[in-house]
Amino acid sequence: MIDKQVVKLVITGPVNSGKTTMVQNLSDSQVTATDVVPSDQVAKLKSMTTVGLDFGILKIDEQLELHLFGTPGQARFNFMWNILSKGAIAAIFLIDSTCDDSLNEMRKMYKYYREQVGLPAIVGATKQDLPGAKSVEEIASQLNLGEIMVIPVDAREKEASKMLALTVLGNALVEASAEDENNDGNYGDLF
Ligand SMILES: Nc1nc2c(ncn2[C@@H]2O[C@H](COP(=O)(O)OP(=O)(O)OP(=O)(O)O)[C@@H](O)[C@H]2O)c(=O)[nH]1
Ligand SMILES: [Mg+2]
Repeated sequence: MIDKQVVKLVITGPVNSGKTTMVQNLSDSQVTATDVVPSDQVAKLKSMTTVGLDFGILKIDEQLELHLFGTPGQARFNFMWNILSKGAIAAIFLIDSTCDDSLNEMRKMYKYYREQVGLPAIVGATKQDLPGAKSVEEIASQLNLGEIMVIPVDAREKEASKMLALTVLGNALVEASAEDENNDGNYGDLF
């Protein structure tokens, strides 16, 4: 019998991009959320915001479970991004396609993330169905994140969200095996 594998994924990105919605819709069972009524300018955008984490579990099959950790979006909680990323295999960044602030915040967040965390990542562009949404191509060129894929996704839809999760997981495994091939079997300074 093959042991069950648990893989940790982080879902991050700016305020109101759909992180909590995605964790809730992806999860098979009861989720943990830490949303409160916002006390600052976020109140103009939405009635609840995450201050701790979102947690949920998505069972892919008998062998594989994805444990999903959603982060807060506000930059003042950036210490949580490091904590929640420990032991994760990859990160999904969500961005609100209708909002310029989301794009600007995402640039800053990604820079911080690359320097501090550095996991394989993918960008999911939400709210493509709403008026004023930037196209995925526009978002990709404005973010200028090099190799990182930008994919349209509706965080309210389970199947689309699952595809995004499996894509970044696949990318992370390819990256890990490429690193393995570069391993020359030499233990260096260890012995
Ligand atoms: N129309 C539309 N709405 C979406 C889509 N994706 C997410 N939403 C909505 O956008 C809102 C996002 O809210 P949350 O899921 O709380 O966002 P969040 O990223 O967790 O926000 P913070 O915790 O405050 O950082 C919800 O009302 C979702 O229903 C989409 O593709 N289309
Ligand atoms: Mg949230």
